[in-house]
Amino acid sequence: VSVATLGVPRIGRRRELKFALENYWSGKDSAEALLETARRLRADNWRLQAEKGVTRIPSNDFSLYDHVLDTAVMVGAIPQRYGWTGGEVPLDTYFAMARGSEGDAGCGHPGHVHSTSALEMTKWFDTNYHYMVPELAPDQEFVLATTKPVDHFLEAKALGIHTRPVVLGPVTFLRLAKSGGEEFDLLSLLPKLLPVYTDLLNRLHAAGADWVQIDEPCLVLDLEAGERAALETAYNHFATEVPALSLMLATYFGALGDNRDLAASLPVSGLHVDLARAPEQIEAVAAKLSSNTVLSLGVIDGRNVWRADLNAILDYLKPVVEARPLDRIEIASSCSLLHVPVDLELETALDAELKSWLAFATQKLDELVVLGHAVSEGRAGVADALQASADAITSRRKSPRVHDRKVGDRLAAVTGAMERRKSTFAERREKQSGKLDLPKFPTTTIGSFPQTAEVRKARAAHVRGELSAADYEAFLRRETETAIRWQEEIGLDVLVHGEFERNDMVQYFGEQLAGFAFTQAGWVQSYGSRYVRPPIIYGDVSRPEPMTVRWWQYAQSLTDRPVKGMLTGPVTILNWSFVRDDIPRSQSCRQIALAIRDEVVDLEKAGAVMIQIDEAALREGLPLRRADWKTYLDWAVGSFRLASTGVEDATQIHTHMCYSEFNDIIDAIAAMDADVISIETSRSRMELLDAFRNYKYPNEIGPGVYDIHSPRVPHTGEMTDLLKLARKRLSDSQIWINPDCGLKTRKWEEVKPALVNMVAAARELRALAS
Ligand code: THG
Ligand code: ZN
Repeated sequence: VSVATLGVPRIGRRRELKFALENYWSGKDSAEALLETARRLRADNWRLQAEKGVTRIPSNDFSLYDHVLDTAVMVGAIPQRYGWTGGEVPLDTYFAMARGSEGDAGCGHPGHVHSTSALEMTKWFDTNYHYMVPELAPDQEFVLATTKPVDHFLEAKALGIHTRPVVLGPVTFLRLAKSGGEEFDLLSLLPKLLPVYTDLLNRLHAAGADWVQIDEPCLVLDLEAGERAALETAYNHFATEVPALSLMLATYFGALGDNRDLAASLPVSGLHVDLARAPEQIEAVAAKLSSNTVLSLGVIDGRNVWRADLNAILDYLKPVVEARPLDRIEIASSCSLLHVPVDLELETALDAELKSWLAFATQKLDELVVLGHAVSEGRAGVADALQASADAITSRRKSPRVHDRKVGDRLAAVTGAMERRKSTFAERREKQSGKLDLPKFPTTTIGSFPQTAEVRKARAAHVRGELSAADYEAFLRRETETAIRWQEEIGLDVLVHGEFERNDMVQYFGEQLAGFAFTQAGWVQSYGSRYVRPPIIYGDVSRPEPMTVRWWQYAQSLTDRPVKGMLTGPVTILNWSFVRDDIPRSQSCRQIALAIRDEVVDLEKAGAVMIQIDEAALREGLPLRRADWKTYLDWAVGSFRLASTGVEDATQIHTHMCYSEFNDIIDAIAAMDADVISIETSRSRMELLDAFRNYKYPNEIGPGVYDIHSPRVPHTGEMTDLLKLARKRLSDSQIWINPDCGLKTRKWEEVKPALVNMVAAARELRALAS
């Protein structure tokens, strides 16, 4: 039996990679210093896995920024704008693709900066990791531009560690890529891409690799006939061209489903399946797979932080393991451990009981090794470890911290009426406009204002105990008051308090809800050098006391204009947290929804006339398989409604959504029945509004009129032009005017002129429309 991880976190126990990258980018440290840190992180990971007893240790799972970007660079898919003409790929070309560059060379006009935009970034399957989208052209040529997989294999070999290189498979690579210009069939590039992969595989073999892990997670998606054929072409090609190398074809993030027979029939030496996400597929896959092929059993969950029930896993594996030669079995994590924090031992504030329920990447290595031992030599030799696992599972199952009777009772008592507003939108609108007295095309912002260095410093000082609660509070009040005064001064119609008291929009609420735990060092890579510490939902969720009312009240006390109450929605809180594995996600989501509902009702009681409940991550939570969308959208939208409908007709419910591609989910958006939705549309020139127009979406909409992801200050005219485009698609009475998203990542120097111009655009529009 072999034991494999498929990949481990690359950020370092103490986020060493982040700091090394940032020091290099800022010019503080040399490239050599960065590369040295990277080498050390790789060596540490290899040594740790070897010491623990992992026998299939991955190499090339490391990346300075992103493994999909690495693959694009490796095959020479470097768009023209980065100026690469062959040969070695400079480090700064790689980072320009990742982050864009601000070169000012050549032009001669001072202040005229020629910048090169980065590749687009998007979510890696249904994880919270983001990859750089390769850009390919119809006449794309590929060459083996870098040999990173070979280099890293040799680097490990020099340390005396034999590794299994990981490469992203060619079909998934093409499926994740996009056209750099006109649309074309990306799969048409496969014949040109395969020789480059063959070249790479041959070099790996020559360097001494016997196995290569080739990742084709696209096998858990809905595939078209062309994509299935491409998989056959690719793996037949490798079987013929590189026959001596054993390929472990890795699939993860879901069931093979209707791709099972295809996956099992490809001419590879091993097949890895995700049995954490899709345990039910084990028998069908085992039955299909030739007994000569290694079956890699992905039983340790690479997507979550819970300690595994090792005894239950062994029972579950028994029939399959007994029917297969031991040297054709691999015990593995379900996917790369990239998606979980590095080491639970770094947590000094979590109590012992909760800690005993958890396993981060380092602890999962131990679990894998124990399972491997039990499968090959029987359970007796690892009896203590198995007992410890059983004890942890029992303690968690029985813990009163996990199960709150009151929460269950409340959920059971939810009625259909609790998921509906009292009246239709048309009736609500009457009452709301009577109460609100807003101008045509009202202006507002999404909620957050710049989290300046000063704000972050004050928070850090407060967390360290160097700034008293009273002084911190006074500081936040001053920031809030300044923001309110300024919004009044420039003439915004609906104000926000600015969210200076909040760290992360999910963390802030999680910290105040029962059932959530937080880590000190549980960082997970989100993209590049940016990491998040997702909260851990471990128990039934409830809201012990109001969370935001005090801040809203203070802000509203400063002004006569309406200040929106600001909340994060249940679906977003759920999707950006580690979830329970003992109840369905939908159930946790409804519990969170009830907690948010309590807050909504309290805000209304305190006098709020508008309450915004952001669902930034509702769309990104869509399941990988189309067939599963409806179930998800039903409970996700139901949760939003449960959270938002406890108010009177005259109270206006707002929501905000990011990454707004709505064509395929417009029914669900309409079903949310928010009175006002603000969305990201500026970069698509309002084309995203077509979905709303075609649907005859009745409620009000704030199509973002400027892109907050860029530091550029938009001119009034640009925004007026965008609004004119919006007017072609929506009726005037529907339109709100706001930026694309929250402003917390921007500087005040950018925000101030931009919002002044936005208010001017609103005035121009009112003049035009009257
Ligand atoms: N909150 C949470 N999850 C998220 C987002 C969020 N997932 C998706 C998306 N937004 C990811 N985007 C980011 C943007 C910025 C950062 C991380 C993810 C970031 N992180 C800081 C860093 O790495 O330096 C650390 C922030 C901190 O101190 O907590 O800048 O908004 N939950
Ligand atoms: Zn947004």
